[in-house]
Amino acid sequence: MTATVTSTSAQPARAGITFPDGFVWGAATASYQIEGAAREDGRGPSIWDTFSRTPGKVFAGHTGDVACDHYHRYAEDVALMAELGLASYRYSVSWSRIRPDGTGPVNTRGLDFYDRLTDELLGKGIDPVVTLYHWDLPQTLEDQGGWPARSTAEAFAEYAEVVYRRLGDRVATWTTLNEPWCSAYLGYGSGIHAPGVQNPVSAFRAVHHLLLGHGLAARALRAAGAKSVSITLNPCEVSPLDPANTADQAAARLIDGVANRIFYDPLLLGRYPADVLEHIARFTDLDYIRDGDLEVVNAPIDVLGINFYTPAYVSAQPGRPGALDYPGSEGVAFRPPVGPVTDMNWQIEPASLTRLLTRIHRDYPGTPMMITENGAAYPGGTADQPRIDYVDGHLRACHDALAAGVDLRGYFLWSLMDNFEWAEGYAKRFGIVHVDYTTQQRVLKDSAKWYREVIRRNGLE
Ligand code: IFM
Repeated sequence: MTATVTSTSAQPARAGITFPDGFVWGAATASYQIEGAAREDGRGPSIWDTFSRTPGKVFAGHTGDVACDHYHRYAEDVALMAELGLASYRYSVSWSRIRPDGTGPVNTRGLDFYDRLTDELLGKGIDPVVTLYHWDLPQTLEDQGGWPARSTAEAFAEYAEVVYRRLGDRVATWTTLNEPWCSAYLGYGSGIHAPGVQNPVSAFRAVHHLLLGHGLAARALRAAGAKSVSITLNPCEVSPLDPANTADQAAARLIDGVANRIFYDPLLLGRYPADVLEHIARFTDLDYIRDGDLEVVNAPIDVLGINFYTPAYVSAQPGRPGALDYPGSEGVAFRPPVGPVTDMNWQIEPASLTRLLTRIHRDYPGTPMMITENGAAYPGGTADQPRIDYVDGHLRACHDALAAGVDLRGYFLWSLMDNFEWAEGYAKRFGIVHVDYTTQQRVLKDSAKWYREVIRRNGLE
């Protein structure tokens, strides 16, 4: 099937909806994707500096060296956020600005940058939500074993505390990790992301040490006085292609285990699911999971961040080779997208977000959630009705989840502005603000003006 980039606007007229009072409206970005200033003020190299300079890894050899030059233009960017009426802004801190080698001396000039950014936000009445790790591991730590090594989890907790001690008096919400699925499986499984390793054992070890790093950091943050601690996952909303077919059901269960329950259960229940442990044991001894680790991982969180873009449908197909980013998925076929897709070729199906949220609410009751990323890539300039349609549909899906009893606290649009889309470089544009990478000029897209109205109204027309 050929997928086409298309709008979802050919839909019946929709009723107006209002979100609960206090629903948080925000937008999100990440350090390596927007900051640039890669060699400034003492910043050390991260795995994405190395990876993006490795020929063939990133579209057209693009790097984050300059990106959106946000490091220098943050005040202009915060002014744009204020113009949009954002209540909150989710940014990530670059570990290698703070500790250039991952451990060891603290680089105060790096902390100074986030200090200035935080004050600029607060001065405009925008609440900062900090993510401590959005994939840019200091290269020195990768050289010492990266996330497959336990020492990286320990170093992460130390770094978290350093950042908290500088910003904790002004930042209420602390998110440890962004999308550990990507760090583990894209970084060490398929290798399409930095550091570009292809080894299922490394991927499973990375999952555990990311979880442990979260738990150790959560503990350190809490001890230092953090009021609200969270982690952001990117669950795979996976369904059997034929819901009545038991082999398809088993395929979906396998993917759900490797992609979702491997994170949900340790974080929210304090244990790995038995079937997932059996699955990992096909590849490696489990001795890297030490006594007491799961108690650390199961540290209480105040909110679970959910990043969501597209659903997955799988069927059983005996003999089919596995996908490297789902180690052990031999015999499972992912259906290519059907119907409208975004420029990432990701299927658009807002109802799948409602399914995801209600499932977490059902299986892990009492978990407050926040959409920490949702949005769409579309090519072109500022006329972006398809993006408006995408976000409109997903906001309605959030509203349906609220109506079903889900404790959903807010929505952060990905992304505030066009930026470095990892292996896709600058070729994919997720922003509601257009960035001209030659002049660094920012221009509001139609979606930004539309989002401003959504925020003003606390709902949709
Ligand atoms: O750009 C990324 C972001 O860094 C993490 N979540 C998905 C986005 C779109 O691919």
